[in-house]
Amino acid sequence: MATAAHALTPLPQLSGAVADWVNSVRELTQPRAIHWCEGTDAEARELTAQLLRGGELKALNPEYFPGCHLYRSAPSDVARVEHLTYICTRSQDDAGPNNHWMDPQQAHAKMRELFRGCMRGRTLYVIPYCMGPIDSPLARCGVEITDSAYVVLNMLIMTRAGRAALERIAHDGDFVRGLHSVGELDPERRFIMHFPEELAIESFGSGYGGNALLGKKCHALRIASWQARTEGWLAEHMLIVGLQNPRGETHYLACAFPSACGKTNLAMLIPPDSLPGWRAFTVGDDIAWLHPGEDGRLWAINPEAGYFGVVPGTNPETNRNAYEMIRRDTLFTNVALTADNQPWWEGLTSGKPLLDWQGRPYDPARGPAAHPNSRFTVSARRNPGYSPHAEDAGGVPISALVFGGRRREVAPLVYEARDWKHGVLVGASLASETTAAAVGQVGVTRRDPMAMQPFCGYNFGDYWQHWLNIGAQLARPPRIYHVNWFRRDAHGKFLWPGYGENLRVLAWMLDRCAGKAGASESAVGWLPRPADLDTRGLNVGADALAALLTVDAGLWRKEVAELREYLGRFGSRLPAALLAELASTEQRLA
Ligand code: SAT
Ligand code: MN
Repeated sequence: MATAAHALTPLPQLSGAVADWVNSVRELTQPRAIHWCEGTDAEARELTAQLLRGGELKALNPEYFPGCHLYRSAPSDVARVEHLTYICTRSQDDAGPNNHWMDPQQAHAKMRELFRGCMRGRTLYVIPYCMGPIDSPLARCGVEITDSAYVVLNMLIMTRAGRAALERIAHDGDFVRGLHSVGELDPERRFIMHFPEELAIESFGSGYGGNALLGKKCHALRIASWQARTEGWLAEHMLIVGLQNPRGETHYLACAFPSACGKTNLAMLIPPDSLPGWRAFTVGDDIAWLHPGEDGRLWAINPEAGYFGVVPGTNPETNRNAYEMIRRDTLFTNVALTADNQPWWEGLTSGKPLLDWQGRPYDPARGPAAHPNSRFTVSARRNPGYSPHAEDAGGVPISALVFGGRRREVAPLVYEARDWKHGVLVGASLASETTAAAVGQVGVTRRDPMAMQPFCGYNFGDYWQHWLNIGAQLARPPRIYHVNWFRRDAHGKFLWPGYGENLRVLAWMLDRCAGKAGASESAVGWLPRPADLDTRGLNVGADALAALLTVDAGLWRKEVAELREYLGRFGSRLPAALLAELASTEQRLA
């Protein structure tokens, strides 16, 4: 029958496995209603209208911010909660010293009691989603069940959610099961549990970002890193950016930085006027899935479809594209408001806050007007610099991998690893000052290997071995770099201007990959001499540049001793090859 072929199968009938799981969750959580997400614009509009009626969302000034809304989270629910985040594997050693661990049966029992009846009077939303382009063999799917319509709105922007994803799940057969409830938003009854062996996530008690949008850190990093090890690829906390040089050639870099260290800005880099002819294209701003290709290169997709970016600091000077991008169809979380109902945040050069992020009259004595971890959620397609290859099913080829942290001292502006194995040590040695993206003290230096400390779903020892294995498989591996945009002088002033000027460092890397740029060898790797960087029009003094490109052997010996102690925690799981690289660096520093 011609017409029947066009009639859409009701979503609950597309996949028996998903329907069975939804039924079991319904019995446990007792919702008033069930809503299966189709993923249409009309559905997003209806959900938005419903949240506006309930007062959970506020419409922003439609003249300046059409289609934009403000959501205020509970004041005690504003960031990821790493201390309540667990990896639940049968063997504790598989989770490793880098994770909080709980026995899976104990964790399931604990969560079952929290979830029991928790959706009474609420709607249960079923969100089938695909991480990665829907037609990509590198993409993977999941289903999130949640009782938060705000989470649904975010997931509709951040992932390819709805019917097409469920069709793919019905076809593929497997999917990650993510169960989420805001519960009572009680920090005492809050847990984010991961069961990599079951491809399952259970999150209770938070409605915020990485705690609640389960496709993001929970699936695309913690569970995916486990899947990636089994299947022979890498799931990394990396932006992906394409740089087109004045000759018109585009090369891609994947760069790992901890949360709130400028990944979104680097992914959306605006070349400075003094470097004419360069263009930057964003593939992703937070997560990269990297696959060895048949050509011996590493190929990357961005599993996400939108950006959940830090708002404060965004202005036409720091990130013009982001500033333009978030003026339409954007969901703001925890920003301040002006008298004429525009969103406001620290770092804006105009306007002033009337109400702070909690909706109280703004009083500077109470701290910043916008929460330091306030966020925008916006479709990647709103980005004026969105790469025409961002949705390529096979991904983009990666020329260089970059690790970076926020360090006042020690780490120079940039250095190049001697080879892949040394690069794995460089990644493992990453350390960074903490930011507002996670609950806890801000500004203390902590070890954050590959910027994955909060996100690796298994033992770092096994993870580094997996990195070494992937490298051994690549005939044309990307070169590996370390950068630090955050070096300061004795007065605490940043030595490097950052933002668009970072292009000078990235351009040097790409020239190195092409065999065209010079460098001098240091104990920690290859550094550009000042003359190796393109400094035309750069406003950095010769002394500052020299300081930025110096390796202080004394500080480094201390750094490497700390690193040895840290790596020692991984005991027999620590790859011997990594220890050999460490010993080699120690010898060079001696
Ligand atoms: O809250 S998120 O985990 O999504 C943001 C971040 O920490 O990078
Ligand atoms: Mn991140």
